[in-house]
Amino acid sequence: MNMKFIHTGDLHLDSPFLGLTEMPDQLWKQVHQSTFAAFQRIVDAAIEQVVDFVLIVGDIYDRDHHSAAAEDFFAEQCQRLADHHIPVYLSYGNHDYQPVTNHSLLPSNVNVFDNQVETKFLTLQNGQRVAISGFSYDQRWLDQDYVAQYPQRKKDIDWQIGMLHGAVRTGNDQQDHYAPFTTSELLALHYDYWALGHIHKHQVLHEQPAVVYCGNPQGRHKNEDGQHGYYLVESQDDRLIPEFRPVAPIEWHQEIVSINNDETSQQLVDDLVHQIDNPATEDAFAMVEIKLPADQLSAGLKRQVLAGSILERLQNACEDQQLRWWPYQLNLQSASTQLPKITDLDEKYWSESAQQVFTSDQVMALAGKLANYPFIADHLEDQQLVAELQKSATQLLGQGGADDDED
Ligand SMILES: [Mn+2]
Repeated sequence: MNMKFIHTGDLHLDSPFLGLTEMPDQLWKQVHQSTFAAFQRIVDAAIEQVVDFVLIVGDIYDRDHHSAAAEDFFAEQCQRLADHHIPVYLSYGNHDYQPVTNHSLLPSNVNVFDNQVETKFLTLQNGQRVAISGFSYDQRWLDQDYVAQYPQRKKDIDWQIGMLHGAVRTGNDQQDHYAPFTTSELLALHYDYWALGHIHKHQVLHEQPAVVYCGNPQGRHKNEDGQHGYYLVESQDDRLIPEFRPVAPIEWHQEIVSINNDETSQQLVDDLVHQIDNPATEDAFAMVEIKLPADQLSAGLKRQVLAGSILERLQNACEDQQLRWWPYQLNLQSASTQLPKITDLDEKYWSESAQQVFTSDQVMALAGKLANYPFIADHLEDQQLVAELQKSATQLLGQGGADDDED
């Protein structure tokens, strides 16, 4: 019988989804519940797949929104796993750091890792022995080398797994705050699988033995776009094979559309409904940011886009037709420019693209409805303002990078 387990983490239960514009109550409820629903789907899958155990690698809660509702929900879901005799191995991360004590309020199937690296053992139904090594954060930043604390692979066991909530070492002391490691350091310990947490985009850092970031099961904003889910890991001969499974009930998407000679606002809305269709995975609802090429729109339509009336009509159409996606933003885009995603930014790219991005046209488009007032429009066209905006944005983004806090 093969060993089978689930690798998840970064649940960020009860994320507040701040900054979203108005939407129908029912949809807002669905968005607000999505971090809970995503984890519930993972627990459903664990039970359905009859997995041997579940790994949760840190950040169960969002630091600033650690609610009683989230705690109760998490305990209930762990209890569901307990009812099916599925053990949970859990470590806390930089968002839910805490001193680990023996007085956990969680059900007894939940094994919480200590604040120093320790190894827990379990024996599977087929008699195989598994060792799992990991630790929990007791403070927000951990600058030390935690990998040095992990033991070499044990000799008398069948599988050894490492759990690590952390970030790849950059070599810059100002940034290496999350138990920094290198992939080769991990490989040198000869484990069969490394279950990583902290980075919210799911990715495989090394194929075999697998070193894997599970990502968060539910993206929290537009920079955490596309599919989010968990890894189902199964043994095959002497290897552990991870397979990504999407579960996020809400998916963030960005759609760049083309305009087909639309003359009236109704034509434009119909056109958008047709072109966008539903970009999300089956069982997911898409939150869509739409980018319209400014140079393909008539002056009249452009004005209506900036005034917000096209978005309003489009939202009404989506609601009337009960479509499985919701346009939360509609932005104009000049042909030659596209804002880089913050997560992909590097400094050189930023300074190059900033030259193109910070133009009066773009600033006008971002200002939206405000640009309808002539006195504001005049101010926005001022080149000095554009330069100031570029400077503040660079500072803001730079700060965001150093302080991270997004993961
Ligand atoms: Mn996280």
